[in-house]
Amino acid sequence: MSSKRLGIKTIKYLSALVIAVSLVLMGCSAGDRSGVDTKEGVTSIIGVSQANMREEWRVALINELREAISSSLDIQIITSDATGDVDKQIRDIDNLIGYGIDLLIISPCDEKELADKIKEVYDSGIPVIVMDRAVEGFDYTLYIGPDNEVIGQQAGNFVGGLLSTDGGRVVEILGRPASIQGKERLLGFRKALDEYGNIETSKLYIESETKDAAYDITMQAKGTIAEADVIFSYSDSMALGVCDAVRELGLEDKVMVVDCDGFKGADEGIDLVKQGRLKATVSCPIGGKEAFDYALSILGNESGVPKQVILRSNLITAENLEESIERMNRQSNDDGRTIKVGYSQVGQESNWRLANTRSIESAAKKFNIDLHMEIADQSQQKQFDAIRKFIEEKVDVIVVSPVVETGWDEVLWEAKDAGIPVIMSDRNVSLEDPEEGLTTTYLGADFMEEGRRAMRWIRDNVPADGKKLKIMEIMGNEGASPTEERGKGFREILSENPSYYIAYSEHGDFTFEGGQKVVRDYLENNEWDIDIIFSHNDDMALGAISELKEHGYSPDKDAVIVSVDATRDAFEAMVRKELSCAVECNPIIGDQLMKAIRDLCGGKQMPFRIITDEKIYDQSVAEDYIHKRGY
Ligand code: GZL
Repeated sequence: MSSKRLGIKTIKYLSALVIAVSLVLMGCSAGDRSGVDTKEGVTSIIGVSQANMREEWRVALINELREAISSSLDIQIITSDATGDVDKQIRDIDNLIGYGIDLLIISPCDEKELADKIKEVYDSGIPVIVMDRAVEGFDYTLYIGPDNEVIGQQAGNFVGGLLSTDGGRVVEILGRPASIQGKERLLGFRKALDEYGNIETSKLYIESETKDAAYDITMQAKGTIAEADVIFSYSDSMALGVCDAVRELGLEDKVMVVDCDGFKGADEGIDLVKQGRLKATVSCPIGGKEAFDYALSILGNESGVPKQVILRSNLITAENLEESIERMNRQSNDDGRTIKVGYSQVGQESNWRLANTRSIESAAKKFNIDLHMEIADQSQQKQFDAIRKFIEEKVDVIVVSPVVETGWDEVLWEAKDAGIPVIMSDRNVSLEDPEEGLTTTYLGADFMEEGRRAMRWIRDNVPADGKKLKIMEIMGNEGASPTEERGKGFREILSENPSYYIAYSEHGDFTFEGGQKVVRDYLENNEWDIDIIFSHNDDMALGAISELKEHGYSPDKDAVIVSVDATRDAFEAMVRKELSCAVECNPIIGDQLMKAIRDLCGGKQMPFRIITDEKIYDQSVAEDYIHKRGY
């Protein structure tokens, strides 16, 4: 199998050349601070490009950042207001760079229109924190924002619960077209509502997602509104217009209004719930404090900065209003005491796992965590036993890296009943009712994206030359989230590339021997006619390589081999020209995990998900990186 592969190094070099040329042409050179009257002692400047300062949420973000920075004498922020204009936001970014900023925080007017500009700044070496609206791909340092589909689901579950007994009518107020976050919230709202029968929904469209437009449409649709039980709008500003109209129509005692945003300003979500005009609001977390904390870590070149932090949203009603306000204002008061943690680890099945365990053990010492780790040798029953043991020992926090996705509800209810929070580390679970708060947060990789990266690399580096190339897939253990999601992500890109197809797919359980067995079994029944091997982890890929050599075949020549994990053994195999490509899955999550545990015990609300930062490597860069690999 001959292939004229470009490799990652070549692609990187070409893109850096384009950036360098375009920056010179645009006269956008490295920053010059002469134009900024920096405070005495300022060592770093953070540029903040805000989409607009019209929406309360965005003003709140700037205020949170300013408040967070006020205690740091060596950091200065420069803010810009794009007034909702994409071209102006691009100019704002160039101006901020011109001031010599060390890090950019941006909340994009339009995540599609700004994606190239964000990538350009990121590729130029200036760290970029994207907030609120995630751009496609991963060409930024860190994304912090809400999960808008979950926000909609929380609202939908609440409305469904309100009407579940007698059924009812729900009116949605929505923009035409709806904003990106509006679309995601509506998707989640409808998904949740679909779980309930006997609820009729109708839609009222408005040209702009504003208070006045929502007021007008509600007044005009008096007949529909009078027949409704609930009106749903996905932002505070629209909800205020709806509430004003409902009051005007004298229907406040008949129609309930539910919305999203839950901001803290006058006549916004929290206030409208307090006034009794909103039945419920689902908060859209702002993340300014988190952005500042991570900005300090990034400027300090600290390891373990994640790729995405998906902030937690909360349902707020009159019943839980005081508690909600207290939680929103709570500062983390970590008193530094020793925290007792029970950790149920999957096993010792791979080098990745061993590196993961080492990372957790060393971080526990650094963060004053009394760690009790139980290794389950890939047995779910052993994990159940360990969790029950931790409950008996009354640990402060339980952490689980689950061997498979399902079957956890019962034991997690036992932990919840015992008042012990559970964090999912490395892998996640699929629960019968995710709303029950049985887990606190998920810290790990985006396995779907790892699978997509593997197939994108194949598409870009293994030309089919008019043939249909056969793929052998060596999968991890059945039911494990990395197995399921890497397979899904791979197939998502595969479906767009008909010159490749999966001809053979078997489980190797993430072990070296498992990889050997898959290849051995194939060769017992077939001549070797596979063009590409996609292995869900390095250990199985290395087992496959060993078996191919045993049978006289040349790895990378008789089959291109793509793996996930990117452990040191994988780099050595790439240097030997046996492994072709390794998609990184970072096991070094100990520091992030222990920081999350200390925040949790300090009273801070945990994000829904913390997604680790990962890259992709192939033979063209293996020599450059191998000495930097910590695992
Ligand atoms: C991924 C992790 C997987 C690794 C394997 O986060 O759970 O399990 O990819 C490991 O090497 O066995």
